[in-house]
Amino acid sequence: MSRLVVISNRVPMPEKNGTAPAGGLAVALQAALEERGGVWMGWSGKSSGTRDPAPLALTERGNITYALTDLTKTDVEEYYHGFANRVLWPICHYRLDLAEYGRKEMAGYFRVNRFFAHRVAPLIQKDDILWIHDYHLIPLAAELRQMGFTNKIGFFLHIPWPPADVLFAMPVHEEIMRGLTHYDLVGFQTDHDLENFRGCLVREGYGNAIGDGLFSSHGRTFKGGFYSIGIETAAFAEFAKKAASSVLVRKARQSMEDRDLIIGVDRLDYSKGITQRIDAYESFVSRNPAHHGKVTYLQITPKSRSEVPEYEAMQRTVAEQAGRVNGVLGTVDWVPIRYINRSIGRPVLAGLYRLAKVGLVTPLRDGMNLVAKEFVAAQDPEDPGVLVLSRFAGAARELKGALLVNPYDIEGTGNAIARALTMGQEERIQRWRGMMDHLLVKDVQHWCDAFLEDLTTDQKKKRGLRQR
Ligand code: ADQ
Repeated sequence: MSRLVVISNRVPMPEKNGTAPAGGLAVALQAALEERGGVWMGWSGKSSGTRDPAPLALTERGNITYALTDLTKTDVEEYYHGFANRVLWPICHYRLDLAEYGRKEMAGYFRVNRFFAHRVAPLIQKDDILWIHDYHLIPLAAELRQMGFTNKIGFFLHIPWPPADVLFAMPVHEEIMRGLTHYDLVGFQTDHDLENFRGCLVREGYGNAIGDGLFSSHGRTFKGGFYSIGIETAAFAEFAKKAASSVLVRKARQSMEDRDLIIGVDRLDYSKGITQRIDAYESFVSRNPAHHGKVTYLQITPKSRSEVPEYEAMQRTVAEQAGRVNGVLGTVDWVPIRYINRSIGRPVLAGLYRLAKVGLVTPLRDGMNLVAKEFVAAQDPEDPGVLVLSRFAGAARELKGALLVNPYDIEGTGNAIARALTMGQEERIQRWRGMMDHLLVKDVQHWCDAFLEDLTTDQKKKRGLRQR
């Protein structure tokens, strides 16, 4: 079996004893690396002012080498905060209005990708399989090919892929499209993303769809597929069951005083639809006096990317909005919204999911959304809560037992909250069972195995891809 070389912007480092850090992706990729042996390379998160960053920091854990590189301050500004998070992230989330395209940032993005290629090159062996992750590193395969590497290289995009009319508004879209054609397999989260990619490729003549999931471009043939990422479903369910009786979760339950709990858990990001969600909750409370004093909406939102101006502004907006709703609708003995602006340990998070009657996952656009899957996995099978899910999350393609909403429809989402809170036990169990059965099969291990199998299987032997 060939070795695996994983390259991603950041690397979740394992504990000293080799245990993978929390999070399904880290666990699944580490398991794949342990099985095959190999390398996980990425940015250390550190930046220096010098032009020549320190040599790669190598850490050996069993048969895996973790390789971290520093970047310069300019690199971080242009590649990471600049092109990746201020151009590709908004464009891929259909937010043309927020993309701030600049030639300097674009040049920095391609420069850092070339730098990554040169850094990882000495660690790559002849038969290694390479798996590159996410929008930060799209041009990496092209750089490696230019250096003469003929290894199998796969790419997985964790965020959505937009339709042609959105992508083509980005001045540098041609280079980005061409970058993807240098992979052997390009994987997306959903069939919709794959369809959008096909549209982009064919419409501008960057390549052709030649059937069976194969594309041709400038003499190369590559595969495209969709591989919906999952979580460690069985382990998370077990975790939530235990966590529900932990001291912290019991205290949280007491502090709710038998009120129904509605929970939202998201990084602070405009794509997650948090302000629209608070509006929807306000609409629900205003129109349903019978629920006054009987419900608590807990929104847990750690800060992210504070260096990007939109994110900083959002911190203020959401805090003010939650304060305003509490001021208008709250009473001396009832606070309608509890807003927490920090990370929470996974055991407590799992216990809170289980405690909640409703999970509100209403992004305006999301590649997949693992919170939706974690919420389902954490439920009590005898008395499960209801998932209210945006139709614009990748997870909506799979979780058919959720109440699907359009997050831009504030009243409609408010109505779904009311419906979820009053849904009978039989219907809740029926909806939950279907989703849980699906998630137990399509877990993160399944995602990882499916991608690697398609990447390593010879195209001639296997025309066409299964739908994963
Ligand atoms: P993200 O945008 O980060 O990931 P998501 O899929 O929701 O979004 O994953 C977030 C993770 O962070 C979840 O595991 C969640 O439990 C955790 N988390 C969120 N808030 C937390 C808090 N306050 N405390 C502790 N943990 C918290 C990107 C894409 C997604 C895609 C994933 C994986 O944007 O669409 O699902 O990658 O491919």
